[in-house]
Amino acid sequence: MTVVNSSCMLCVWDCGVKAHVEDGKFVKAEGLKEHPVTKGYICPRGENLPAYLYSDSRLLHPYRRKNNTLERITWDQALDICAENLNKVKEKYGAKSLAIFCGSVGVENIEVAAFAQRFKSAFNTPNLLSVENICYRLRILARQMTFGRYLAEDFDKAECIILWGHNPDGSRAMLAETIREKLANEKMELIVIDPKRTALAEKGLHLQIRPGTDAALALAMLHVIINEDRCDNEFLEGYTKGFPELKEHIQQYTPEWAAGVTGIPESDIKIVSRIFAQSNASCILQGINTLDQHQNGFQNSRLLSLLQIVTGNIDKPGTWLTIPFLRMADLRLPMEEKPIGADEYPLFHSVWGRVSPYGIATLFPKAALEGDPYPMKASIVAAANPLVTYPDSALYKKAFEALDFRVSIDPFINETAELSDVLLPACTFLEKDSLGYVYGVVSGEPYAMLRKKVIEPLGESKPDWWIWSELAKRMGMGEYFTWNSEEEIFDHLLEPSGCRDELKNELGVFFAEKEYYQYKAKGFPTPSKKIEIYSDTLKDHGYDPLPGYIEPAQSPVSTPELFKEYPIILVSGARQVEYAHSQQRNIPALRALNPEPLAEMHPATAQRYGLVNGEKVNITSPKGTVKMRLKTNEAMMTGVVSVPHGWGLANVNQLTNIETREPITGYPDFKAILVRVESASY
Ligand SMILES: Nc1nc2c(c(=O)[nH]1)N[C@H]1C(S)=C(S)[C@@H](COP(=O)(O)OP(=O)(O)OC[C@H]3O[C@@H](n4cnc5c(=O)[nH]c(N)nc54)[C@H](O)[C@@H]3O)O[C@H]1N2
Ligand SMILES: Nc1nc2c(c(=O)[nH]1)N[C@H]1C(S)=C(S)[C@@H](COP(=O)(O)OP(=O)(O)OC[C@H]3O[C@@H](n4cnc5c(=O)[nH]c(N)nc54)[C@H](O)[C@@H]3O)O[C@H]1N2
Ligand code: SF4
Ligand SMILES: [Mo]
Repeated sequence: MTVVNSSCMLCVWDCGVKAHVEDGKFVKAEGLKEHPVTKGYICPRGENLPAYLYSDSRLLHPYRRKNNTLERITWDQALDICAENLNKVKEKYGAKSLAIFCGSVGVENIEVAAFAQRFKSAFNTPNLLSVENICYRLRILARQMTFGRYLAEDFDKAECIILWGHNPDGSRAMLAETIREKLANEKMELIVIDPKRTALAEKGLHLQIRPGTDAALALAMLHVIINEDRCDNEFLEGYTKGFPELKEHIQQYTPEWAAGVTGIPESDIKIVSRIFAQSNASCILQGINTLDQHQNGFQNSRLLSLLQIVTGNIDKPGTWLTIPFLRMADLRLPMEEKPIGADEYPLFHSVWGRVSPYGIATLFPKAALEGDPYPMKASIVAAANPLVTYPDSALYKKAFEALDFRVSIDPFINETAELSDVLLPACTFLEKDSLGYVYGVVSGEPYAMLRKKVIEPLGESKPDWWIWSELAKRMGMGEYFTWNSEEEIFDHLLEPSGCRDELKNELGVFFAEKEYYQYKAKGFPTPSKKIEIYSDTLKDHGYDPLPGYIEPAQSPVSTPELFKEYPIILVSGARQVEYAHSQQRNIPALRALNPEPLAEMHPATAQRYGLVNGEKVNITSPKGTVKMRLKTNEAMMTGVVSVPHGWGLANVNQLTNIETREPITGYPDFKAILVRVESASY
């Protein structure tokens, strides 16, 4: 028996894992107590890593689709077929007709995304359509445009925490434990803003909010804090630009008005504003994607920043903290051509000369199906499952079907791979060395970890970097892919970070101290060198320089006619600890814990529509219908149904749409659309 100290990459939290290996077989996963952050914690997915690795559903050889069946082929054949077809598409329609999709695994495992970016620019297509166009980058951008750089949530020493559209019991279980410990051992105020009374909401002050109206609440909180003179005036005068304009702007957004919009009593809005402003260190823990995937997405993020700013909760322990990013080498090559959507969403594409490597994923179907702005003819989908995880799945399916050639790079045959012409078997992170560093970005710590290989790749599966490199070599682009081992890749990627050698310790973890009050010496790297409460950058691009409130695109208020036919508000994608997105449904132990998707609804709402707990219901939006079991739950807000995402056969993205996009970033609306729920028994 040997033990490999590694970490889990099934989501961003990168929990340390002790992998027990017996006769070359990974037999047991345990939390790694020595890990500086996760200290021995792993969730049920982590405990089931051996079952994930050895799952019967693993794709272990290359395949091609012929006469609608899968035919096993050799790596040589597979790579030749890909090279020939991709070159054909390039010759006929130009390089930009290739779309490369990369999912959240690509974010969590830097080598996966870095090689996709390298390949994209070597091939000369600008169209990398990453999950970053539906998750997280929006809030990074909003904070960058406000502070000049990304500030992270440094909650350890917080005396007031707001969980705003965030339920860590599902999405970040380690944090949920920390919050419970803090509540038990320290004087701490917990405020939860959520349409559902979550388990943590039971432990604090709960504001039950109508989905999609968070901006109204935030504006009213600013109204209370500013008008009651609860601001940190010294901080505002010294380090910010645009506070007088904000003060004037928020006068229209009274708590009384916000109560009407959000459904939260006016008195609660006032109480929460005061607690937040009065605490010594207040920290909003913003839903990781929840508030982004809305009409108000960008301005939601701006507003939460403004709440931190006016109360001076910046860069001090327990607040939002300037994080010293570990700098990684950029594998992109210079490219002139802009991706789809760069003109429509210019700030997503580039801010102050910092160019994003991603196009607007929600515009892909239009390009593939209508040739607008130009035809999209081939795809490589690596570590993503857009057919389930992107909005309007039926439309995405049509779009993929319309392509001339499709490649999938994945350790499993997911729904998107089922449509592919060639399936290339990637190994999992347990079968290669890889690099985790996103945790540091999310948590504000200079952190990186070398995840050590636990076993050799199963079957003929290969690491992502090898697959991209070999494909590139067959296509005459070998000069850009000269690395021969993971060792060489990490030497290169980590060179600018200066922490390569430190990662060679036994745990493979680099973990530095946080630095507070950096702004006192360095200011803020915005054009004005101050925090931009009022954003000229937004104004110059035709957007509101100070955030306001927009009703959700579909709502009882904005679309009353639609509401008559679809009278329930759907929120989707609340995380469940057993699964990451569309993955792990094939692991029996996890499936036993969470056997089927459940639509959650308040019993009074169910009764109103003649529905009973446990029955199968049809949930219908203007886009389609999905069928699943109903679970009544008094914790839900009335008039709302909550449906998990990632279930292939009851896919909530059959209901979502790509038409109502967030105006600055093109993000889809996953959190507040209208549906009707009916009994499926007749
Ligand atoms: N309605 C609704 N839809 C949503 C959301 C929502 O809240 N509501 N959330 C959205 C969000 S925030 C996100 S981030 C997306 C996630 O969307 P995706 O990233 O598309 O989702 P996953 O199902 O995790 O797909 C990851 C794929 O990568 C494969 N994989 C795992 N490891 C590796 C590897 O090492 N190499 C390769 N090549 N492949 C690997 C897995 O087998 C899986 O097929 O979903 C979004 N979709
Ligand atoms: N187990 C597991 N963990 C994951 C993932 C996973 O797939 N599985 N995915 C990871 C990824 S990629 C992401 S992006 C994160 C997502 O993480 P978050 O975006 O933080 O999502 P959750 O923590 O699930 O919390 C969502 C909560 O928001 C509430 N909510 C819904 N709509 C609204 C609204 O309009 N306003 C407010 N205030 N609340 C609302 C829901 O009721 C729910 O309780 O999770 C990460 N962690
Ligand atoms: S899946 Fe679980 S064990 Fe793995 S990193 Fe995420 S929270 Fe940690
Ligand atoms: Mo995400």
